[in-house]
Amino acid sequence: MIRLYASEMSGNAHKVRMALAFLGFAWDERATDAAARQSDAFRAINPMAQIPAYVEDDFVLRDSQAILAFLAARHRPGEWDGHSPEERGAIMVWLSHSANEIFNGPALLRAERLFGWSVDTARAQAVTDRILPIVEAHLAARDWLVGDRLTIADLAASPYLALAPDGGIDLEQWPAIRDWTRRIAALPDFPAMPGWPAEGGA
Ligand SMILES: N[C@@H](CCC(=O)N[C@@H](CS)C(=O)NCC(=O)O)C(=O)O
Repeated sequence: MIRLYASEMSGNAHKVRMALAFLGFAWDERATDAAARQSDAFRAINPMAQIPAYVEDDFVLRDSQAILAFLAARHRPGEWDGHSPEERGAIMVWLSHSANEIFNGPALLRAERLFGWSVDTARAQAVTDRILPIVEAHLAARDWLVGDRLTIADLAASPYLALAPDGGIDLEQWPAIRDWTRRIAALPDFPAMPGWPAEGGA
């Protein structure tokens, strides 16, 4: 049985939740709040004391991007992680943006507002202002970040962009991003996430 250490409102956890749901898997989700993350038991699973963490039998993996790459390689090779070196390179660009600019921009603005994290707001806003036009221009010309299908690039990049309104970003000003997040939410088996705009919704 797959065990996923997560929390309901974590966009990073939702990346993995979406992958498992789209794969049609069942998993045992362990709600892991800030106190539980600091426990010795959880630090033995993830010394970074962060969610998500993935456990399957004696295999343990941390980091949402790494877990997505693992799931793709094992269960959707090529389709989810690139059919060619060129596609794999393009997917890596978006995994990297997900862990860097999308997290340090929109995700931190959201965490400041929703969870009271101490954030350098000006820096998070500047990172947001730099990455959003790049994603918008990219998606204005295509339905998916890489190729003509969902890949782990979309799974990694979408949660903190879909949830950007929680951080005060109006997605109506970014229609290609908004439509792409709705496209993902309309996929069969999409797991609900509080704050993720759905088809026709806000
Ligand atoms: N690079 C990691 C970042 C994970 C992360 O920042 N998780 C947050 C919750 S969304 C967390 O556990 N933060 C607690 C901490 O950093 O102490 C990933 O993509 O999984």
